[in-house]
Amino acid sequence: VEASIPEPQRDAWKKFQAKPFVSKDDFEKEVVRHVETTLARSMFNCDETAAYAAASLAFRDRLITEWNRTQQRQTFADTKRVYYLSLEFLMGRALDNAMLNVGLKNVAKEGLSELGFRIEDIINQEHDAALGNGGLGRLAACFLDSMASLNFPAWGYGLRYKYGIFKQEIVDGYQVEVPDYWLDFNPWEFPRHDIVVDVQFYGGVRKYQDEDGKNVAVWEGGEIVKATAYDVPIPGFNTPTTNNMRLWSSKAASGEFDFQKFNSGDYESSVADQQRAETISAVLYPNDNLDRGKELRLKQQYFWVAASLYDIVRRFKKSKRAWSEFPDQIAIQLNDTHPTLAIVELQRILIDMEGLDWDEAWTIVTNTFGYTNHTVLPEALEKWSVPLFQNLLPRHLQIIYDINMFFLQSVERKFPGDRDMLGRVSIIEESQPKMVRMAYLAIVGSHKVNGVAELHSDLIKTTIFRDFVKIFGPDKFTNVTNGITPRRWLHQANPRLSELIASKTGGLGFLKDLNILNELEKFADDKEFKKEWAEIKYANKVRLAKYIKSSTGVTVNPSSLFDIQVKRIHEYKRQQLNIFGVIHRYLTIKAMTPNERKKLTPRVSIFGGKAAPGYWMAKTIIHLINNVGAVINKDPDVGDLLKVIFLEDYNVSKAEIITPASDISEHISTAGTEASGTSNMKFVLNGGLIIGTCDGANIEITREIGENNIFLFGNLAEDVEDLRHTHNYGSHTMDTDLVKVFDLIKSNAFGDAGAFGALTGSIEDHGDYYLVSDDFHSYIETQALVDEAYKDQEEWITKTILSVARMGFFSSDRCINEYAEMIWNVEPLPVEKENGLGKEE
Ligand code: TH1
Repeated sequence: VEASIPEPQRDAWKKFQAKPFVSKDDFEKEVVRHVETTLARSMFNCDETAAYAAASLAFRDRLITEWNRTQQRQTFADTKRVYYLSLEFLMGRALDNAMLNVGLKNVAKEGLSELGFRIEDIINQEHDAALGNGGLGRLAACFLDSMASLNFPAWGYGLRYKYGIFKQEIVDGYQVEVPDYWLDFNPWEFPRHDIVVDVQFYGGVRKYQDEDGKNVAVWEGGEIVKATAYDVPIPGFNTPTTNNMRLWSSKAASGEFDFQKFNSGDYESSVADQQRAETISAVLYPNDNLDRGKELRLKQQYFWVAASLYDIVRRFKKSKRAWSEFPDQIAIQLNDTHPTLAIVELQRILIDMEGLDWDEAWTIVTNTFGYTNHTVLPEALEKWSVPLFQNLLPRHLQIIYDINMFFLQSVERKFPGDRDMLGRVSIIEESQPKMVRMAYLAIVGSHKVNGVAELHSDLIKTTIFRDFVKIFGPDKFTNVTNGITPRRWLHQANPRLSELIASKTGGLGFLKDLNILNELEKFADDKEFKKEWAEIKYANKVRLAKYIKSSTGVTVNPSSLFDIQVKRIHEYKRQQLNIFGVIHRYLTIKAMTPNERKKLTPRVSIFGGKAAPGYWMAKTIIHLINNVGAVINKDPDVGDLLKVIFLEDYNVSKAEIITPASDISEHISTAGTEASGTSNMKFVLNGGLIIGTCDGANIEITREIGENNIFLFGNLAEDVEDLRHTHNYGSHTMDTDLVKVFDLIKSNAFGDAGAFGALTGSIEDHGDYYLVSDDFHSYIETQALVDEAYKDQEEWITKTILSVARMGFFSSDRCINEYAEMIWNVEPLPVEKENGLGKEE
């Protein structure tokens, strides 16, 4: 149906088109209008929640106006678009980001102040959008920010979970999970009740030959679930481009409930149908780097992929182009293997629905997709059981078998008679039951595969995917080192530092060209500059100390060295190494005379992060950290020399307070296990140093900032396998200092040692898979170097300035440009005017 307004009437539309506010008065007018009409309140009834709502609605109106224009411009230009498929988008708060990206935070600040509110209090009303677990989800959010800021025509597609990652509470030292119901009031989404897609599950496949003798497959029966689109505007920084994140929400096909069943008296089962459908988008799986193979997860994946592809294909069909042009118009990036079904779904659409030949369709498919791998951990590599697949997606399983058959035939041609190779690379694992290996399917169905840091991209080529490098050649595999958006992770989280940098580099231009930070090198020894730099760090530490006091009751001295490890709790990330190091420090302090203690560098060890609810060992680590803190923090022998803090419910908005306050942060994964890490980049960009292993992006950070500015320790990735072998088949001798730490734990110094038996046992008795004992000595020695270095504050500050100056490479803008050039082959769509960089200074 043609829905556009006829030419003669368009003048009226243009005359009355929405005009985004720019002045303080207009902003206030909008806020008051929203309070009085949208919220039906008044100035006698306007608390901070209402002021947050009204301010957000004012900005939302502004964003959506630009969103509309951007979408029109992109449709009109009809150039290639990117679709970023991610099951996680860890967005955090939107208001502060929107205000900064459109360059109106000061306008809003003054406007709110005139209306009787402090902008910080208003910003703090917002509930985080926490539709992700950790690094993978936050990377997707940084990429959306960069794609909009660089004017790429790009959409994110995801699921609109009713419950995001759970809220973590610490009760008696234990993690307790509380549901995160975040949609109570969410001004940032637009329900599109007119954009609804039917998604089919179960049923069977009927095959026959049509009149022309062509084989036809019909997937029929089963059940239908409806996907409704919810759009979230993504504003670019200092550009009118406002992209879209489309999230799908599930509903039963029959609407509220099945009236047929209802009328026939089957009320309960009609409600059950509805609830079963809504369950699909109900909750984010809370596992980071772990695949549990649950049917509901596969349902989520297909639901989201089917709706997204239907939407993408429908948009393409409007252009009336030939199918062969599909990959010239569309690039789809798979964020890990979670959306791999998209490959199969597009092939199904092309051959079953659109009648293309297999080969013609498969060329289109492989030229459309790119696959990013984010982990080598075996427990995180997705595999789905064939029987489960057969039941839920019978037609897709057939297509996967066909993809595999053609693939294995090509392998056979290239490596005749190599049966072992065929077994190793088959998309179907011949186990009991058989399993579909999703990473292999993703590789076979994409034209490029990338890792997320150099070491990681090398590792996947030489370990988990080495056969595929032989089969497809090395050019199919590439690296795009991760990055972070400097808008949120510098300008928003650390406004004073951003302001200081702007004052020395000629404005806010560095936020769009992060290599401009290089200009700071010349201030590395500038007395006045260093003083301001140090003052800002101190103020950020004071802010965190206040937060620690209010959330834990513990007083910490902001002059102490702040040592921070915040990330998901996982054995491979080795928070246990950190807390054992803390206990070792405690033993050292206790053994000292008061005079010796005076020479020590006072330290605050800060931890934060969630454990997956079913991950017992990770929960044990949290328990140990809390119990150790309870003992040390009240020991009068220790006082300010050591404090141990566990911050509850680590999330994006808390990261914005924590990151700028660090002196040293810990990125200490067993070498070869952390694909990249991204918080390492955030900490250095905010003037903190790093203690870390030679793993993930730490290696490239070292290359960029110089090895004098980082504290590296521990065994190298290349030696890990041999070490593990000696643990299991040679003699495993424990580090003697670590034995003392374990003895203290076993003496019940931190509560009943039984609670920690599995943790110490995994190291002493069960092979120490993560090399905690092997790296302990090196870790302790390196921490001593940190203590020494911190005593020379002048030198320390110089190191941090030089490091920040050299961090330009880690902007997610650089990553997006690399993806665009090497993988997507897309170009930005130029915009007429930028809204005036730095005009707020
Ligand atoms: C993380 C990686 O662990 C981390 O090193 C990397 O910086 C980040 O992705 C972004 O590239 C991953 N998160 C997940 C989450 C799931 C499955 C695999 C990974 S890898 C659910």
